[in-house]
Amino acid sequence: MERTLVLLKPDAVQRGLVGQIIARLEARGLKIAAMKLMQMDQALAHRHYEAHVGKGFFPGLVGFITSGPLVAMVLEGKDAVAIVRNTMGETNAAKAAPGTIRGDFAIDIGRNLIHGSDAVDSAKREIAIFFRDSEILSYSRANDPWILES
Ligand code: DAT
Ligand code: MG
Repeated sequence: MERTLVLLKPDAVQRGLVGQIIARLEARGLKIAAMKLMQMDQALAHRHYEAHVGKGFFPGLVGFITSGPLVAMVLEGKDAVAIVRNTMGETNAAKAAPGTIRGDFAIDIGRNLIHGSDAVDSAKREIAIFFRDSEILSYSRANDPWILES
């Protein structure tokens, strides 16, 4: 089953939105395969956001993402990467559709609450940055057949 990395960024923790955001992702049908509270340091931030090194917003992004605790998760499900992305809403929270996490809880691109991997390949790379294989659990839930037909 497909896996993706989700980060509930420091603004989500500070604003007390962690529970509500996780509730939406769980309610969608995604399964939590790994989860921890942690704080990113500069090195981890550079590694995670390597595609953005050198961009104008990069220093602000690193300052923000390292500024406090965040929740890192691996979510699993059919098409988990795309499902998380469309549940999050678009990057610029000011333009994110109502009904999405960013569209309901955020208004600023630099305070957009949540990260989700943008492709299966990047999900694999990002998951390996945050979790050891032994921290990622495979299990079935009693209601799985009520969420996915097969
Ligand atoms: P996403 O988080 O939707 O995958 P991204 O990978 O393009 O978006 O960018 C990573 C983060 O960097 C994004 O969540 C917020 C910040 N960011 C991106 N573009 C920005 C911009 N033009 N101004 C300020 N912050 C930006
Ligand atoms: Mg991205």
